[in-house]
Parts: sequence; structure tokens; C-alpha cells
Amino acid sequence: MDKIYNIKLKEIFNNLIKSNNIIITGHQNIDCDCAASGLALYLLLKKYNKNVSIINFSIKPKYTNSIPHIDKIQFLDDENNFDKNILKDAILVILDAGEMPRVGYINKYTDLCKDVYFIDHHKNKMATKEIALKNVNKYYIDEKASATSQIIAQMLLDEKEVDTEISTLLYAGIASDTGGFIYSNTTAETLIVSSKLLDIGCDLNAVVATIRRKYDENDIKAHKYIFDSIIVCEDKRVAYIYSENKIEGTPINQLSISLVETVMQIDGVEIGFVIRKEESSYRISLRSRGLKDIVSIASKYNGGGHPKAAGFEVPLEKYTKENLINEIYNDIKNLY
Ligand SMILES: [Mn+2]
Repeated sequence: MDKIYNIKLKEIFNNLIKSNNIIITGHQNIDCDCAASGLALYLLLKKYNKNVSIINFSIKPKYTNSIPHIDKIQFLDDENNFDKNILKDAILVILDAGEMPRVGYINKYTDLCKDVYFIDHHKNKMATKEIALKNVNKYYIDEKASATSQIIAQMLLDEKEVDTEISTLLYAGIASDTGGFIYSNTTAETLIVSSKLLDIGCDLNAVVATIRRKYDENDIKAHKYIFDSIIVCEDKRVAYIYSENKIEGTPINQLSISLVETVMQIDGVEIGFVIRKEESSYRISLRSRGLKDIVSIASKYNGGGHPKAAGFEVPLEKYTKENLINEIYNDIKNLY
């Protein structure tokens, strides 16, 4: 099933244009696609003089600083500061979220909204669509779309109000989720949509500035630490990093780094994993570059994901660092 929907894209757009109270949100720990698709929709609805706001219900990740118009997004990580009255009669548009729990505490208050629209390109990880989309009444999920920005582009492309800023955001969102149009989620449709965005006047210099990460002093320190911490296992096919939640004193989410991506760049490594020690649990991210499907490992620990990227969490008291590393390494060896 490529598309799962109970409302067409154009119909969603027409309903938004008719409404005057719209709140756009997305998944916690926002990424480029989530922010760009939301901001593009936000800017377009502003052109129609709609009363629209864009809110993320978690903290602002540092690497989002380079996204144009990121200052338009309100980051409301503290539930105590959230005024639920704004949800009254509002249409809540949820983008790029995978499943409802990933939107954060707003998930508890969706019944206050007039309508909840869910637009996404992820295969949800939950047992059934009904659980994943609890509290959602209108949904449009295109699992073949490379990015939510691609879906929003398909929704908006006929509008003459789409300008350089909007097309630049959408192109950046697509380029980010496709690794610059080279990941296997890139389709002919991705390129057709993106070529139309270029035609409209998308600014490629701005796209590069948006998706290329910039490093400050803390990031450099963190990189030194990371390269020193990488362990390549004896078979050379597996490598991992064990890390605390802070690196050199800086919380990981305030660093412009991806530990697991760094591991996967080692020549010969087919499967990589990162263990992050948090307050009460270990969080494990797994990646596979070869043919081995790592989702079975994540599932063993009640986690999820897809064949090439998966993750799970285990309680701190259940494992020592050494036990956990050994167990995961053995799980990986069993795949071969
Ligand atoms: Mn996405």
C-alpha cells in the first residue's frame, strides 16, 4: 500500500483555505523536512491572510538554526506554558510525524481541535494504523513520497503564490530527506516535483546553506571525542560508539553531529550502532549499509524502524555497558 488516505491533498488545501484558525506542528526533535514542509505551508497560508501558527512541542535542536524562517516556529517544550485555548476551533495539521505519540504532549489535547489532519510519508511503526493515528480524523500518508516536503509541494505547486522562499524550503526538505537525491527513497516523482520547484525559482545557494551542517568549537571538540571513541569490531564489518548523553560537557542534541552517521562512514563497516546512556535508560540506534536487516534486532528489544535504520531503548538497571555491547554484537553476528 503506497497511499493511505481518507481525504485528497487538494481537499485538505481547500479546507485550510476556508478555515481561519490553523496550527501546524510535527514530530518532536524537528528535522529539516519537518520544519521546511511546515514553514512552506505556513508562509503560503499567510499569503491568504490566514490566522496560522506553527508550533513544535519540544526543544529546538541546534542544527535547525540554518533553516530559513525557523524563527517563525514556536518551540513549546514546557507544557505548563502552553495555552490550550488556542486549540479551540482550530485545525491542527500534523506533518512528518510517523505516529501520534511522536508529536509530544499536544497528543493529549487533540480533542479540543475542530479537526486533526495528518500528512506524512513514513510507514508508521505501531501495530495498526488505528493506534498510530489515534485522535486523527483526516489523514494522507504517501509512503512512496521521499519527504513530507514532497507531499506539501504536490499540494501547493498549482498555487501561483508559491515563491522563491517557499520553493527553497520545500526543495531543502526533499534534498535533506533524500541525502541530496541519492537515497533509495528518491523516485522519478521526487525529481519531477523538485524540477518544478527549481522552475519556480528555488535558491540553490540557500538550500546548500540550509542542509550543510556548520561546526562551532563544541562540535569540533565532540568530533575529536567521537573519532577517539569509535570501536571497530574484529570482523571489521561492525563498529559502534558508546556515549554519555553529553559529550565534552555539551548535550548531544546541542551538537551538530550524528554519531551513527559517523560510524557508518567507516570503510568496510556494514552495520553500526550507537549506545547513548541517558538518565534511566540506554538508547540504541542501529544502521545497516549492506543487505542485513537490523529491524529484527530492534524488535527483540521492543524497538522498531526499517531494515536500514532502527532503534530501541533498554532500562539502565538491566545491563552493564559491557553486557549490552556484547549482547548487541552477538545479535548482529547472528545475522551473518
Ligand atoms: Mn521526513
